[in-house]
Amino acid sequence: MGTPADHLDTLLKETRSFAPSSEFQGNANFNDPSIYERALEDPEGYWSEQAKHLDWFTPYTKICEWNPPHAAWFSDGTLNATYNAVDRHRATYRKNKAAILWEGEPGDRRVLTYDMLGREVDRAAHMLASLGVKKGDRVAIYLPMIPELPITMLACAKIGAIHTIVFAGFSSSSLRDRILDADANVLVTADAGHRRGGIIPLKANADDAVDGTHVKTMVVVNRVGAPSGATMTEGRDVAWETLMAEMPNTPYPCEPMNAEDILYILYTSGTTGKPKGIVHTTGGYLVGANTSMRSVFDLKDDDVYFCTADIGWVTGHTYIVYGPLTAGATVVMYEGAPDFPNRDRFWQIIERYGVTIFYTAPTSIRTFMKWGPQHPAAYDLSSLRLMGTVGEPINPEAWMWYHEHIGHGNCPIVDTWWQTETGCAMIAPLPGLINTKPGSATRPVPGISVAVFDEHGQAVQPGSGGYLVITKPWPSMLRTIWRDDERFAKTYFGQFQGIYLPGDGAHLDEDRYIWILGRIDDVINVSGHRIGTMEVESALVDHKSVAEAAVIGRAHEIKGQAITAFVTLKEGVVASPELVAELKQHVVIQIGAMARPEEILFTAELPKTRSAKIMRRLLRDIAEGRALGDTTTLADPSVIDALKSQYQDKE
Ligand code: 6R9
Repeated sequence: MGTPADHLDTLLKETRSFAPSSEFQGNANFNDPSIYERALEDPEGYWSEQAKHLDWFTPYTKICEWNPPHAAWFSDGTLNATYNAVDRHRATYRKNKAAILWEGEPGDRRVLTYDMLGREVDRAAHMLASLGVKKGDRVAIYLPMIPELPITMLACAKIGAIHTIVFAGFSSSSLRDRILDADANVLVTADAGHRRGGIIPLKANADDAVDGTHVKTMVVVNRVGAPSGATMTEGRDVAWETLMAEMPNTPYPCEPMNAEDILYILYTSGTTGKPKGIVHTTGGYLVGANTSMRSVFDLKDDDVYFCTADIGWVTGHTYIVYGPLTAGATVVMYEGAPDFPNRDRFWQIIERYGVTIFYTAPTSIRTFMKWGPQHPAAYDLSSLRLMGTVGEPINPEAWMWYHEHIGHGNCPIVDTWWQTETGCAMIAPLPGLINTKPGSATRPVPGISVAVFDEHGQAVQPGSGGYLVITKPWPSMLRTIWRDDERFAKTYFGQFQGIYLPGDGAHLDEDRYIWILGRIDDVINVSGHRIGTMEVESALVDHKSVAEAAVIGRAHEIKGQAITAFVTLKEGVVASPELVAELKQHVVIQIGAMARPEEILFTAELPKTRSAKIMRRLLRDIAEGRALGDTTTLADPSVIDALKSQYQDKE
């Protein structure tokens, strides 16, 4: 890994290429190469063909309406996400097929067939309705990776309520911000969650979070029990188990949703301190999620599919819930950490359930590399036939390790580039059709138009780099930012007219393969989690001792990037190791553990240009120990020497 420039150097030297076996190719769902050409010539025709894999209550007659930056897809069709993900399977041979094979961190297990899942979802829909939840209302969900999480999502979708899931690793203050922005009045949470043998006090966080919001009811799942120390507030809190037991054992009718009705809001970090509520609608999103399950993941009815993401992130929304379930898959869902109780937990799960498709993040692969190949080697992983990665660029070394030690050379690897905003995988190989190259997400999937632009908005020639862009609308694209359409237009369509700008840099090689180089904005990618530098800076400045803060992402061997914070203290405050610890903790309290700075450096002044802009590039150079670039625009060059010597002292 490293900076985009270092990363590019390594990537450009990469010449290995891997073709799928003829057996894989022969059996692949997508094995006719002309699909690329056909989709390019007629993307709407392609998407409409894919949309037939969903059940529509009212068939659509319109495919795409594009009034940049606003798109509508299938806008006169109606359907229901839960009908497609659960109910329609209950009426087929899939009725008793396992939908979710769940394993808790302490070792407890639960199997939910499609029919059982459907019954739970019906009950949960009755429950939400009994609390007054209606179509269009927002329901906030703050749950660990337990079956009640997909059950609640699907219950919302059945009613037509909009879910907004907040990852259980977020702090109470992040949870509050999201509840307020979405204006949710019901929160579903748990007493606590299990994580690496410890307990995450979700209910206590939720209690703090709902103060001053419009949350009238909190439904609390009993996950951990007495050790959680959770207490219930009379008149506001209700136990999930009590309420569910009171509900009728009857089907809850699926609300017919217009294709453009909102399915969910999911918050993600941007370049300002305020997270963006990414809005996904029902029809187009489901078409994207469902199509990629069949194309990129080559899903078949007998697959056992395991995605290690948390449902609190978009990967879990699309590739644990909506994608695999609409495609009728058997999904393995695991609650906890990969190293609890031992470092072999994932391999044990793959062997136990006979997992055939495995999807994880590069940061996890680098961690497995560090732990050593003896852990996977102790298990029978021969059921695997396809593997994927997501969340950040994968370095060729990690790709090769994954290929050899997990896939035993037999599994195509799909490196899937996409974002919360794109809804589903956009650049990824179709595993039966595309030769893979370690470190490249390869080509856009059929129906997606991608280019690499220079700063003038011209497509670059093969052999060059620039801004990654998406030049045409696609079904699962975000429709807007919740209650901030102006920000939506400016952030994603402000640079090039009518062209979507994801915020990533990319290189196009001579074979027109795309190599993603990482973010080009003020967003840091720590272990695949998007964190805005401004969010961390605001959290630091919120501390009474801090005058000013500048935050950058530096290269990190395992995490991809780590957060380094440069802090100037208020007059009279003395720097100390205790203060460093206190400030790190302050960020954890403000945002969540994933935003904890790796290091904090105190400085009398931050390096600024004469126009008072913080020179982040310079800070990155210092943090990564590189020779310093151009400092001629710096207002006070002595600032750099002081910072540099401090950084060296630290090492
Ligand atoms: C799905 C997800 C999106 C950002 C994206 C990019 C990075 C994701 C990647 C990748 C290189 C891949 N990213 N997948 N970079 N190769 N295969 O991760 O969504 O959390 O919104 O993050 O992650 O920088 O812009 P999200």
